[in-house]
Amino acid sequence: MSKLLLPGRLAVSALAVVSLSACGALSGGGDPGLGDQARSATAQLSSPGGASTGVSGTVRFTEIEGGVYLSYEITGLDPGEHGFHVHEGASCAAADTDGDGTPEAGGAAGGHFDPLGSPHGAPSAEPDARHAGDLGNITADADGLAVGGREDRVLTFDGATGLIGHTMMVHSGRDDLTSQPSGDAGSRVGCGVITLQ
Ligand SMILES: [Cu+2]
Repeated sequence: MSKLLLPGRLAVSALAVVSLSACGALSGGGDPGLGDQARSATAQLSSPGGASTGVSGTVRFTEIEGGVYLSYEITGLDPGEHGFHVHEGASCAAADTDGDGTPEAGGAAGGHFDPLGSPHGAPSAEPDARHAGDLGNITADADGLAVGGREDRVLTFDGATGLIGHTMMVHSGRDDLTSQPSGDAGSRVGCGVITLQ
């Protein structure tokens, strides 16, 4: 009997997720209310607006107790390490952020997602010593493929550090985890808006 009821329950649950996602996009923050369901969100990465980098891939976030688990599969990168951050903005479009009259690729994504007013740091740092969006580096192999996964204990789905509606960004170079305000990680080569699934 309960198996027969399941499809209906899933359909209702899917509708709830869709409407919640719309709310979150309008309010700019996560909304509580999904109870114990483990939610997930994804960002589909591609060249940021104003660039043609050949980078593409997917970053997936799954809600876990006390944080999120993130996994990624990204192609088209130069071999080596690449800065990996959640940025504040809700768009990957080009925008003139330094006021020089020339739009920067992915400039609309803004700076690192930093709802707690912290300095830039390593993902292993305490919340007051890293941006919520500081996810360190990912490493691409000789074919330009970066695949992996890890937990993060600062980012969340709800509240001030809620990641929904912000942008996932991959950079051309390595994040040195110390330079302010963004780790000297180079240009923006892959970007996607983080969307609740
Ligand atoms: Cu970044």
